[in-house]
Amino acid sequence: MIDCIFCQIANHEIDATIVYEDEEIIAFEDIDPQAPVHVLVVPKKHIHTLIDLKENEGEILEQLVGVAKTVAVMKHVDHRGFRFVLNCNPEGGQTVYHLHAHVLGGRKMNWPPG
Ligand code: IU
Repeated sequence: MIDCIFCQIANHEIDATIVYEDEEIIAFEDIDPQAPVHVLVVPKKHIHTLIDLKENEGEILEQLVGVAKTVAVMKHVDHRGFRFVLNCNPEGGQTVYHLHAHVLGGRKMNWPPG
């Protein structure tokens, strides 16, 4: 999608600090980190929100989770603990409308989230 910033990052048209990439998924440092570790895991295919993910696209979620685990290991928060967050639509806190998950770690997370 032409105006989508995460599509532009996935296409290497805009710089980001990439920590992982394969054919389907890209993971990069969040530009406004909310924790010592804050990485976004993003499918390269443009999907607006989790709700827009089609039933036959479940593999994308598996890939997101798999890469989130890889990132947690790379960032050494796998055993300490980390949070996997997927915000959906305005009240869910979504601000960028290209499906993505956050991997947050390196500090104690609060519950309930704000
Ligand atoms: P959200 O779940 O849609 O709220 O998350 C969007 C995230 O994308 C948020 O944490 C931003 O800091 C982050 N981000 C980014 O890393 N690079 C960008 O160019 C933009 C947003 I725009």
